Amino acid sequence: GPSLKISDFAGFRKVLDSATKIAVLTGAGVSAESGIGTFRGPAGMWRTHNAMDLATLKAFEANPSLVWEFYEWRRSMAFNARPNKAHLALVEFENKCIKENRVFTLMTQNVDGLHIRAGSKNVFEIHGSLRKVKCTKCKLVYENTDVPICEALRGRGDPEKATTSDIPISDLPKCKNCSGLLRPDIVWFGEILDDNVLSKCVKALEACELFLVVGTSAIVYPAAGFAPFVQDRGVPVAEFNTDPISAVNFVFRGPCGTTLPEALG
Ligand code: BJW
Ligand code: ZN
Repeated sequence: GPSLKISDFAGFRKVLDSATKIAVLTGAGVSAESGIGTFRGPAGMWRTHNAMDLATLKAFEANPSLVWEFYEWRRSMAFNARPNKAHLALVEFENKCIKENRVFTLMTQNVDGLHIRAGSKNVFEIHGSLRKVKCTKCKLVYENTDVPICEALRGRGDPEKATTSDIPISDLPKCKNCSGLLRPDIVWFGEILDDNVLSKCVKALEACELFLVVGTSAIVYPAAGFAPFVQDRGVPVAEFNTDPISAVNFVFRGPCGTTLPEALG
């Protein structure tokens, strides 16, 4: 039953090898070994702010300079990071699935783009991407990976430097189409996930025969509801986490850069 709390490797492999549709949810833990801090760990602070307090529309509207400085830092971190063994294990496993005519779907809460850069193909970035911007005026979404994203933000993302955040809106990143103020194309707290993306995820959750949950604290909805939804269908769930919490069928405790290659290889 779904109460086994130790890693039952043979049991897991039996399910893995026979599953024709596999879905995976990843979170910040999958990028931890690439040097990108998780949200709810000790590194979840930026200057004097809790990083999560900056990830809201309210914070952006109150001080777009402050929030853009935070994202200037997030972007340079993400773009300079490299995919790690966990990202690569998921790519290798997806390629194996493609060869064997099995369906593999990766849903990530991460905005760092590392799954795509690693080579994952069927991947949904459900919380958006640091690699994209969205116009607050005309709503155009497009890719922009410039660092700095604009001259005024050059060197302004330093988490140690508690400078005043007073860059005027006219000097912050502007839309290439209408010159409106840009924002990161990230799903902030209180904002809804893309309908089209979410319904594709739900389809994968409804069809999968095995669900892997990797490196997420699974407290942010709707992603936090994915594993319970799959378990309610009686489908096995495996958790990969340094600090596993959920009562699922299979648990791989440890850094996923080690456990994923072992489990999927
Ligand atoms: C390792 C490891 C290693 C470390 N190997 N493991 C229902 C109930 C209650 C509340 C709500 C609800 N529905 C909606 C809400 C509100 C809210 C919410 O869920 N709040 C909760 C906190 C309670 N949700 C929303 O607002 C969502 N919107 C929504 O539902 O819209 C509808 C709506 C609108 C209006 C009102 C009501 C509903 C949107 C959520 C978007 C979240 N976006 C963020 C911000 C990104 C900003 C940015 O990046 O700049 O996305 S929040 C932040 O958390 C980020 C992450 O994707 C997300 C998840 O975090 P994650 O990935 O799990 O990271 P951590 O740090 O928490 O965990 C890391 C884990 O890794 C740990 O477990 C470690 O142990 C582990 N680990 N090293 C393996 N090497
Ligand atoms: Zn625009």
